[in-house]
Amino acid sequence: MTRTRRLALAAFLFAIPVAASGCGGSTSTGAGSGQPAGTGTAGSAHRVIISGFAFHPSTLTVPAGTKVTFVNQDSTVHTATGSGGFDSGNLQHGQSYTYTFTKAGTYNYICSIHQYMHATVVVTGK
Ligand SMILES: [Cu+2]
Repeated sequence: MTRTRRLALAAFLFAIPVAASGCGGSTSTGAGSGQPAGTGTAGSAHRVIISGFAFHPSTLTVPAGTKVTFVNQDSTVHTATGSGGFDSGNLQHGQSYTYTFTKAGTYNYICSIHQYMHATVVVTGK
């Protein structure tokens, strides 16, 4: 009795990483470094690093429902400013801003201080 229950639990635990890698879709198109690969699951953490007066990666593709955190690693103040409430405001060095992309679409954004800094978040359907 207890043995079969334990086996069932073990099978369940083993099934988790398989399912996670199976439906995740490792579409991290990040040409930049430091982007963890294969974490394309909705709700998981994604990062855009602001450094050298640029957003890295310049195009980030995530499934709908994903939280994206923008981290300013420059000593200069930057923003990540899009539309529809997607606006970090001023980010000092080391500060970050997290926005949840709930709808599919292409989100272009800029740094409102240095408007030549622009990048894109592509949100795919679930
Ligand atoms: Cu800036």
